[in-house]
Amino acid sequence: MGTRKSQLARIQTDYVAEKLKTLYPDVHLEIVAMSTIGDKILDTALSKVMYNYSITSISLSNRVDLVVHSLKDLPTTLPNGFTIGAVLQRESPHDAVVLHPKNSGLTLDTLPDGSVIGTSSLRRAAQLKKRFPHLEFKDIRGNLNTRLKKLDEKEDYAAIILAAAGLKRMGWEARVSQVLGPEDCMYAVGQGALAVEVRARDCDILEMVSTLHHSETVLRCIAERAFLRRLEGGCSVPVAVNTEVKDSVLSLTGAVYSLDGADSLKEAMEISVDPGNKLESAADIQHVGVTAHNVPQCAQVAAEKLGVDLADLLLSKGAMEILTTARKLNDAR
Ligand code: DPM
Repeated sequence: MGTRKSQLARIQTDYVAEKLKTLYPDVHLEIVAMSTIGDKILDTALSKVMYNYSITSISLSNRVDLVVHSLKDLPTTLPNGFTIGAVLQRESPHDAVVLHPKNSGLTLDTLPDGSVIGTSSLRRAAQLKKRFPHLEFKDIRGNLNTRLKKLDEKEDYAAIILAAAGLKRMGWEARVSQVLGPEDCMYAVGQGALAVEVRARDCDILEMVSTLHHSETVLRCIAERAFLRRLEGGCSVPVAVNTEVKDSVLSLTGAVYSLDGADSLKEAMEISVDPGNKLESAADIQHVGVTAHNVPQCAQVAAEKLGVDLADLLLSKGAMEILTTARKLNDAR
């Protein structure tokens, strides 16, 4: 297993390694640190760079067979030869507010006018600017440790916004003062889920990690990723989702935003993911990069269709104009 240097990467890799060791006590598992160059880039969540980097580590060295990622950092189209062999049960997918200690007890609503909120996520900034017009938003970079330090040790930010899942994995749940529900801030595609990336042709390894798949998370994330792929969105566009599975019905709410949140489009759709008693062949098919033989194919097909259909609905209402403008303005920043 390859890992990167950041504490979150280590924690996530160790977590998956422990699960695999328990399931396969006879398999020799080793964690190797992938070269440390590029960490700065990696930790600013430029997933393209992060991704290419890990792929290179897998394929060139042949020393690494598995890499654990936050699913939300993986592009919706993987290079040939690679696949997501496991999507683990999702933690909370929501975003959370971490306050500067001096603001203890306050909320986004009650923070004073002009308070500066740190986030580099266009998605978070767009939604929160609209919802909390009295606040200001400023980029904050670096890995989670760096960000928390920047928050606490300076007076630059009144609060920062981070994924609840990352905070929980780091053991920093006590710093969460507010978890943002969908009415305040919908989450990013794949947020809160861990993914294990492997070579698509390594059948034994694929089979081994496939036991880590969590069916409901797989279906939700296939729908979310199909939605994002259809919108041609990368990891850094203001696109947000909310999914749910209830009584074998998968529902997806998806939205796109202008950078200031003033323009937005939001729609919802649902589809049955009940496998019924259809006979299935073990088709060797990836859905938005995910290989999951042990999750009903027809449910995966339905989930992918849901994402595509919802994206098409938004596109028919002008989503591409909103995203193109957002992308241009962001590139010019
Ligand atoms: C992506 C984004 C961010 C990360 C964009 C977004 C946040 C960047 C920022 C695609 N990747 O969410 O709209 O806040 O400036 C990242 C985090 C995790 C995975 C940290 C975080 C941990 C949570 C998880 C960075 N990638 O979002 O607070 O595993 O889902």
